[in-house]
Amino acid sequence: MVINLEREFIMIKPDGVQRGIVGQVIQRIENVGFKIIGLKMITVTMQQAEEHYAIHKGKPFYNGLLEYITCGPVVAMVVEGKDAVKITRKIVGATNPAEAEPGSIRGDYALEIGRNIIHAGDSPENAIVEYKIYFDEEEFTNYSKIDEKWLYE
Ligand code: D4T
Repeated sequence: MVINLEREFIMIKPDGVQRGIVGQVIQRIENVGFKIIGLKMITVTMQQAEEHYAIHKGKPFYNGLLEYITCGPVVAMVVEGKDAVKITRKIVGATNPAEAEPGSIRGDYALEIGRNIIHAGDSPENAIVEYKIYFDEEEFTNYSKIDEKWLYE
């Protein structure tokens, strides 16, 4: 069994927490078989938000985005699994919920791009850059899941 494991950074944004769907969102991530290796509730600081969304600095939605992501607690997590980034992005759906497929998290739970429930890193490299903003590597747990031999061939 040779598994090309990837790590993905996921954040349930303040609207996801306020709307009481943390459990449902995490359930969808767990359902496909990903292993949660880091999980915590935090309030994003302005400094973390600026670092996370540096690429969007200067865009019309930037200030609103920072205000939104820092306005209340979020749930940050790191998951591990085969093709974790590609598969998580499919589970999450298009950035704009109006374009997200039914069955995806944004397609099922959100209406607007500025309140789109969840963030997920868009490449394995960016996922690492992003989780380092919110986690120390020592916070990750190292364990085997009992279903691994049934998830991977
Ligand atoms: P996040 O980062 O939330 O997972 O979103 P994506 O990776 O799917 O999309 P993104 O980086 O293009 O956008 C980041 C964040 O900005 C908000 N946004 C984006 C917005 O409010 N208005 C906009 O026009 C765009 C493009 C939504 C997600």
